[in-house]
Amino acid sequence: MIHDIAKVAAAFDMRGEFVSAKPYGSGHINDTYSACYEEGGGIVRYIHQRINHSIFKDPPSLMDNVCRVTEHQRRKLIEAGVDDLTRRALTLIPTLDGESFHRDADGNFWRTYIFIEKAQTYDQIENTDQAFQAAKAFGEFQKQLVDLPGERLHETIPAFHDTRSRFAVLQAAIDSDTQNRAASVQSEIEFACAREPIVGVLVDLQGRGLIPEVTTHNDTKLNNVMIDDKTNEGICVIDLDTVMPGLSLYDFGDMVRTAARPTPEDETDLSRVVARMAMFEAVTRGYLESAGDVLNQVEKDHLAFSARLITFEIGIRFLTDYLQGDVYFKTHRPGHNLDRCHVQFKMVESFEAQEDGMNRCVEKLG
Ligand code: ADP
Ligand code: GN1
Ligand code: MG
Repeated sequence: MIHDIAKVAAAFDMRGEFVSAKPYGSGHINDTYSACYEEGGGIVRYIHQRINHSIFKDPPSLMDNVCRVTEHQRRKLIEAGVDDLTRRALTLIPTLDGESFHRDADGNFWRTYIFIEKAQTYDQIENTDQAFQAAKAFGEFQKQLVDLPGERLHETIPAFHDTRSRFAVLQAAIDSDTQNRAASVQSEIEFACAREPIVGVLVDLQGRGLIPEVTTHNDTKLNNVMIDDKTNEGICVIDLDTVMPGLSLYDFGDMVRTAARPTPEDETDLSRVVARMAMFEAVTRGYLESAGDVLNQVEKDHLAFSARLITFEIGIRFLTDYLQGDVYFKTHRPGHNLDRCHVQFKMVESFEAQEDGMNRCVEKLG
């Protein structure tokens, strides 16, 4: 659905005159638009974004998190003497009423960000330097939030990375089989069931107090960091909807999931899907360089494992959504979620086959 962005824009405290807007980016969740405004004799872009409120059930709490996080980042950047503040942290444009979001007549929640120019997100990583820079940026983001003042952030999606509960939801979807699709995905179901023993590993380590809860991003796929066109630096971490209490290993695992894959997330030629160790090495170097000193030994020992676990978790989420009738992730063709699931499962196999080497790599770098 295409929304009337001029109408949405009228609710915000924009400085210029609205010129045009178009759908933007390739996120799976929100409706994102880039919009051009005439401002001071030139054209300036902004992002208007509809928060998917069937997924994020409490947008006001979510926006409270986003405000707290971005204000904290801004304070830290000022302290550090950084001058290009609006390129290094997301900046919200308030509504005419001074709020961080606008609720339209249809009940949709909208927010507006300054557009980060001269930088891009990449659905597909191009080289090891990008992998290194993106991982370094996510690590820095995590460290920026270590001293976030105030109470615990809201959990915008409860149990988001609780792989055990993700597996239980898959089992329920198989049992109810509302779309009559389970019979056609028996081998995928077998693949998932064979790996049930790993689903509790990280939550159990957390439960035993061996790995700490920290504020994490929780959606560290590579197109959630803007890479500077000139310097190749990971200049700004975006997509803050899932920033909440979590485990460092979730963020690391999801970075590796996306960086190590040589193909799009929905590749149909599975012979091309294999985990690239040079990318794993680059992500590990980048993450350890920025966040290595806040990790304990148990976390370090599970870095390689986390890549396999998080990739498996996303794989079962795609499979679950396929079984439930494609109700969660945006899809663009029949069987899209199943194609995505196949790619994740192939990556899981590839991580399994290479985990010894990955562990050696972590040891060498750590
Ligand atoms: P989703 O939750 O749907 O993934 P994102 O917040 O990641 O939504 O936004 C989707 C895409 O829009 C991003 O991958 C990025 O390319 C682009 N984008 C989002 N915010 C900005 C911004 N402030 N400046 C420039 N591009 C942005
Ligand atoms: C979604 O919003 P986006 O496209 O950056 C999803 C992530 C998945 C990812 C898979 C809130 O991320 O958890 O890992 O798709 N976000 C949410 O590509 O569910
Ligand atoms: Mg995104």
